[in-house]
Amino acid sequence: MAHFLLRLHSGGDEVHLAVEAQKRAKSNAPTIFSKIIERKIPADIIYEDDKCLAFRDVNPQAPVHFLVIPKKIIPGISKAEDDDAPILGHLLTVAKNVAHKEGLHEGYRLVINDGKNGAQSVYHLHVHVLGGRQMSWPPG
Ligand code: TR5
Repeated sequence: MAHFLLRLHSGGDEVHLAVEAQKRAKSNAPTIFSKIIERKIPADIIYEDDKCLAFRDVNPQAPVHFLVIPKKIIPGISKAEDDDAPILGHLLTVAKNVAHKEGLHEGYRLVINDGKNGAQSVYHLHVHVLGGRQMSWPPG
């Protein structure tokens, strides 16, 4: 875990992280985000309800950077079922409401990375909310 956090802070190797994460996902081991939901690992939680949790990203890429995750284990957006539509909508609604509470009145960006090519590093669906600075396009 300490090794994983250290790697995140070293930056620049998100593809390597994504490949390693994909291997871990195949083992079906609980992810770090399951441990945050169960309060086995601390996180800076800024919103919670019966269906989801929002907490600050440990390696922020913008002045405001938080993640919104479902309590239901969905490994990624590509693994969501059509029946998950209500929770997917809820995640976006919470992202919008918490962004407002965080003072992101000039706009912000929502990101969902999926799989190796999307550079997903944690296989528990999460919506990134990034704001507090000017974004550019295209993303890397
Ligand atoms: O690359 P994807 O889209 O999968 O994003 C995963 C995000 O989870 C990254 O932005 C990481 O910085 C973030 N992350 C990883 C850990 C972590 C976290 N955010 C909050 N708290 C965390 N803990 C305690 N441990 C992590 N390994």
